[in-house]
Amino acid sequence: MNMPMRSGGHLIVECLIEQGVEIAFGVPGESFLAVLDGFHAAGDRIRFIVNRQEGGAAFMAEAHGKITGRPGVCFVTRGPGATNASIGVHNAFQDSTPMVLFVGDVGSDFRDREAFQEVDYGSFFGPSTKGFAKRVERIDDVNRIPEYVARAFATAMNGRPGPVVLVLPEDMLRASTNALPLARVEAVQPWSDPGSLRTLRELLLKAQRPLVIAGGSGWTPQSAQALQRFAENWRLPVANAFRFQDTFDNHHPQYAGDVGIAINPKLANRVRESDLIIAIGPRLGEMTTGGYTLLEAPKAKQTLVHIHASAEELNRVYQADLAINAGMSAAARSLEVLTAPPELPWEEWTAQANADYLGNLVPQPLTGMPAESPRGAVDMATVVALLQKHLPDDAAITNGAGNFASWVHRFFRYHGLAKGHKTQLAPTSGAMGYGVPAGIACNLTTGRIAFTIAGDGDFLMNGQELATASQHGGKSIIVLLNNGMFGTIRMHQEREYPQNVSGTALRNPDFCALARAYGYAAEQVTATDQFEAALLRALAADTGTLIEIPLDPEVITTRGTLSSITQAALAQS
Ligand SMILES: Cc1ncc(C[n+]2csc(CCOP(=O)(O)OP(=O)(O)O)c2C)c(N)n1
Repeated sequence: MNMPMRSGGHLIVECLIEQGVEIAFGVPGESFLAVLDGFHAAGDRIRFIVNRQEGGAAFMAEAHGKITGRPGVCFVTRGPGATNASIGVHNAFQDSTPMVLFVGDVGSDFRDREAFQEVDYGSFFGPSTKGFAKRVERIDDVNRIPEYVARAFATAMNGRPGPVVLVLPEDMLRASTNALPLARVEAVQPWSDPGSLRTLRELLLKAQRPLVIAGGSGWTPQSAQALQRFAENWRLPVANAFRFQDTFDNHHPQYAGDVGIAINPKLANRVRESDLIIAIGPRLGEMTTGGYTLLEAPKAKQTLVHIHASAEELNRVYQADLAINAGMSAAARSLEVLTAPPELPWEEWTAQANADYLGNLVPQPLTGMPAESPRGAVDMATVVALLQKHLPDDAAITNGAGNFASWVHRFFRYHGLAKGHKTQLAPTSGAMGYGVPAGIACNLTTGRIAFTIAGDGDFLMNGQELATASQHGGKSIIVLLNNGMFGTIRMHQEREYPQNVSGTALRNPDFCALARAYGYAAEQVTATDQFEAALLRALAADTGTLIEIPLDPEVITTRGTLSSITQAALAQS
């Protein structure tokens, strides 16, 4: 059968549809008009979400990759577009999220002259320069588009998932071809070998104080359920890795808390005291290991079992006592059938781990706050309790970077993936500006309620994406904690240079007016008892809503005040 000729741009879109892509994000450029025309021709088989800044677009694609486990797709133009999008690529890399960034490039006839907006993407993103994309490739032959797209999807998902950059020269996109898309690719699941599982069982039988740290990408509801059955069979305490707080259900009686920034000190001790750490999925990065101290790099004092989908990740930072190369589905299915003896010596240890977690959920007065207002005019611990009460179980909680996030991280009990949904969208990379686009992407993609917590600094990094939400019928509920400063940096500044405020104060716009201008509803909450009604209004609204909470700058962490940090620093200097 003779296939009709079509442009490379149209073929790219057909390849995406074949891969199951239903939604793509991006900001247009004249460099990929043929792809835009492909979206036009595809009609409602695929949606192209027009963003307002490539950083927002790339974050949306990354969030989509986190939610679905398949590559989120983003289209940007050459130099300015690709460099703007780089924050999302870096995020996908650090978070091990599958993603494909398509970059419209200069025509091949102008290449290497530093033509208008020309960038060498291999050097900028690529693994050859220790960059932050798993693979960077340019498609020079229109007939090979299917091969490159399929490889990009496979690379993005296999092993440790991550971002792939595909560069599309303008003339290649305009050229004609009768090539056909290749079939949808699935992630390859490496299986743990039976010998390793026997060894793991022996290590468990020798242990007194085991602890599972679950996290990383590649989990599905089914594999999370299998993980839960493994934990239940062996009565193991399970902690979640930094920014993977939804891997193991926080409501489970064996949940031990999250191993991340501002870790519960009792959990930190538990990690140190454990004699067997079974890390299932996380790459054991700086935040999950307390700056490589809870587990000392390169050889932890605890016996370490590390299970990861990428062989390259195993024994890269930590020399594991037992390294198992397995995908999460494969690993969890083997673990759940590992038979446990009837008696286990650590039942009390597990119960105490959960008791420590529950104890840390009880808010304390902040050191240094007045007795009549122990956590400020708007008590954020109460706000989080109200979120817990009113948000549906499948709501996604999203955030970028800043101290504001610590309120949900500490007090919100994430529903685990075993219940069917990814409920945390947050950047392991610590990128500000992630929460707003991630929330909108989640709502656009799944229709679920997305709740975003943002700081005044964080919000303005991608606030323009509210326009994207309004245009495409997406919505989110944003709680913006406005403390008039880049609070996290100010906190560090007070520790290092007490009372020398420099570069951290912010003079802010009228956030409610700004949100309304974008088509969101907006209101201010200035006292704790106003929040519940505001949240209920937001949940019932047809549009997204921004709730601004002016936050006392003193309320700098979930535990202490800014001035108590200053006083401690002055006392030391
Ligand atoms: C893109 C990006 N730029 C800069 C930083 C460094 N940084 C981390 S937190 C922070 C301040 C966050 O301020 P805000 O959003 O107001 O939250 P707060 O800490 O005051 O709660 C900054 C500048 C970062 N993590 N990401």
